[in-house]
Amino acid sequence: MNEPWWKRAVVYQIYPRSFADATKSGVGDLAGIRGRLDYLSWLGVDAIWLSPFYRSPMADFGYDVSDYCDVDPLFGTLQDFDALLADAHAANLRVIIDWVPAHTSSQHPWFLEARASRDAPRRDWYVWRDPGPDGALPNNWAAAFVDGPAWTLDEATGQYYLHSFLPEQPDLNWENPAVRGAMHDVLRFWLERGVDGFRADVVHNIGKDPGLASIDPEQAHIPHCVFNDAPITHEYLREIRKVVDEYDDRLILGEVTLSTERILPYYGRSDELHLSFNFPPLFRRWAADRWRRSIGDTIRVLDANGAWPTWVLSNHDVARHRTRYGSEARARAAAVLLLSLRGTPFMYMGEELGLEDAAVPGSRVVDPGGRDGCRAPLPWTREAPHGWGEQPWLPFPPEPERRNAESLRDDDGSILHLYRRLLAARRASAALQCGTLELVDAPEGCVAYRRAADGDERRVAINFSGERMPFAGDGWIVEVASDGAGEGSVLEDALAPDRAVLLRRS
Ligand code: TEU
Repeated sequence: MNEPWWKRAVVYQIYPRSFADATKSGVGDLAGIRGRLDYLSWLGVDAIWLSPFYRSPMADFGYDVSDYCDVDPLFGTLQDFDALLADAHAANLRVIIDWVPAHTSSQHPWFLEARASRDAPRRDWYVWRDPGPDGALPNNWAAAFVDGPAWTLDEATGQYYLHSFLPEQPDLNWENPAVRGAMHDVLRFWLERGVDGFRADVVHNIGKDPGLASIDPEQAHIPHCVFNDAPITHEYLREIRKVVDEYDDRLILGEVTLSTERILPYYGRSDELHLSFNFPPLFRRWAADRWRRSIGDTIRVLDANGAWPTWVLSNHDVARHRTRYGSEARARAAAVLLLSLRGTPFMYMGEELGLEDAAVPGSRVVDPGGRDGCRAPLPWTREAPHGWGEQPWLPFPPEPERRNAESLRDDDGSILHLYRRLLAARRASAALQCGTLELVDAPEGCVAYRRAADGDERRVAINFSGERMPFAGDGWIVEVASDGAGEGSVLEDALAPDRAVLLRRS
């Protein structure tokens, strides 16, 4: 198969604060990740994506970067990063890192310089506007994660600056070629170190409507970044892609939080993003009709137009799908779905343990965006504190004494072993990795599809309903079942509630 690695890969997202704590400080670190690479190899993923580990005041837990080319001391040092990268490569794991191009921290030296005076040399690296009459805001854009405008008045210089997220995250002005050059240099810094690619944070937010026009007032309470879709961004992306293409075989994956239709242009003519997240399916309920439509739309809108799809059910910004879907049976069936679709699947650390969101009491809430639950630390061992320092930065997910990597690894029937079997099955099958996907007839409440490539064929059937459904076995053999039942045998003519099966011919 001559496809690039990122089409064949399954990517595992690591939120460094919450993955593994080598220093026992209560916050995860790079050495912790390095110490768990054997677990990831055993599991069978192909690549890891690390959420930010750069120097940061942590107003947004690392998505507010104050130095793009250094590791925050909380997570270790650049040497720790190099050691992690070397070990990951030795274990055949690719490493994708987060790149946060749309905003910096308000403590970044660039912003400190820019805000010093109206004629500061770097003033124009950010987006400044005079107040309107009576101090009015420049437009009606809303910030994310805070209930308020995307503008904060800098009292000292009497102008507003734009921040699509927290006031501690001022938006960079990508119109300025010096900003573009500086952010390209950040890419080169990490490419030189040997990273395999980048996940570009809210990359559709780098370009702005030149007039910064107000939006429909009816929608103005919604964070502006979910509407931002300025044509100029595509020019910037072509420049970014050229930088990435200076190196062999590297990936640029964008976080574009727009509709499936509006994501397509971000792939350009194979000269912008290699991949983009496609978030609409992540917000679908656990229901056959929803998922049938999501799969159909993704294939029709993206794949049929040469844009390789991606699939993701959980990440560090939303409630875990185990929590959203409401049961382990569903989380297991969802694993069969995620790992058998056409496109690159992204797992979020801990989904292989069937983790639920932590219940975070008010006194321990730390994220202004309300996302603490899905960021709870991963329990590694049976015994408290489960491989962590005494008091991890967030409480554990429910039942850590039962639902931890050690206990589930000892149990062949666990969801962890299900993920491992699915990953092995995907790796061994051309049909699953890169084959076509065709939805096929299935009873109400079920979704079924056919994957095929080079004479290799698989079927997948998922019962989203709470009832046992008739389903013609037709001599297909169960390769992997979400409940582990009947693997290696011919499919019976029925599917149990919330059960999914991956089928092969012989
Ligand atoms: O997320 C972007 C993001 O969360 C928004 O697009 C969100 O969907 C929208 O604001 C709706 O409220 C990225 C990171 O994943 C996230 O962790 C960061 O906080 C954010 O960017 C800012 O860097």
